[in-house]
Amino acid sequence: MSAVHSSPAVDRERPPAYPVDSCVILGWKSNSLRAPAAPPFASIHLEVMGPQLDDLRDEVLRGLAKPAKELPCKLFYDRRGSALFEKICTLDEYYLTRTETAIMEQHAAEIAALIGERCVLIEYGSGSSSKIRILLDHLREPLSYIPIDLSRELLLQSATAIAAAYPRLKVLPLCADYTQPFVPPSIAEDAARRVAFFPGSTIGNFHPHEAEEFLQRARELVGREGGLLIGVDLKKDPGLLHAAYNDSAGITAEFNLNILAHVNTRFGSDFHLDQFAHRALYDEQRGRIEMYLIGLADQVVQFGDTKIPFKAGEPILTEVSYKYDLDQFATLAERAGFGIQRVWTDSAQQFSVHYLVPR
Ligand code: AVJ
Repeated sequence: MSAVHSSPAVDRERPPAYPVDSCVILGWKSNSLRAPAAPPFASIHLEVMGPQLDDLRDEVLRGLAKPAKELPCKLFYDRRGSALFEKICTLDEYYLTRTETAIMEQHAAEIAALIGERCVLIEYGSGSSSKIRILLDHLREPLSYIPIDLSRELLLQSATAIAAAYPRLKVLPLCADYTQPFVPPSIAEDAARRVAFFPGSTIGNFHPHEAEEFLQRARELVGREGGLLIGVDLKKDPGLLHAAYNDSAGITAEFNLNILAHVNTRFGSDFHLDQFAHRALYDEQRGRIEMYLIGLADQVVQFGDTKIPFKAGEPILTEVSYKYDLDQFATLAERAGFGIQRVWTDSAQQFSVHYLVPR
């Protein structure tokens, strides 16, 4: 255990659950009603539970060895990729973020009432932790916030900002790959319920069977009394969908290509970014966006000891983004042991936010 404490009295009551690697950052924490004007600061632990570099490397190699090559979309989010994604979220064509945010803002009081007081909030893929603020601004006495993200830097930065803005909230960031089963930090407090938050329609990045398994694990995580607040993008005019993933400023193309730069720095491969092109299409039959990088020439990419041949025109699948009907999503949720307590959409039915509770 290599935890570094700068403030000795903090977190005595919560020994880290998995001593993989842990560090402490400074943030404002206080049990008093007023934020302290001066130290003592309390520390924030960043719990890190993989994935190990080797696991990720194997996953990447397996994907590139398939007859139809693919890369895991979680690798989009290195520092530059996360910044590009934030930029995508502000684009006119990318209706998802502003629509979801508007739905949450409009119904924040009702959502907060459903969640109730003294909850523990767990966010999958917290990124910049901006949407959770809508909840935190309306919830009654939320006890703790567990943001889960793969990007350690972003997680630390966002967790620190949340801890500073909400001094009474216990912030317990967890660096983990939530697409794999993981052990949540033990929460010993007298919380009324655990509520998981999965915004952005990131559920769409799972294939349907994976989405069902993920929802089952979320159901187990939140327990009998818990809930899941989840954003789900809806089926709509293919033209609008196509535009959302082929923006005119070319940010999505940059975001897509950046996965190769990330793979290069992380695993020492030698993808040439100028030898691949962005392509996104909507498969109406399957109800999903498919995002590809298309090889522009015959080429061989060196990946460690492995040589990976590419033909001109050959695609690498980098992301799928499923779009749902309300009925279709309800069926999926039910199969995973959830019932829909409430669903909100915008007036144009572009996007939906669901509050799911165990059935
Ligand atoms: C936040 C993962 C749901 O699929 O729309 C944005 C990611 N990909 N533009 C999505 C993304 C291309 C986004 N998710």
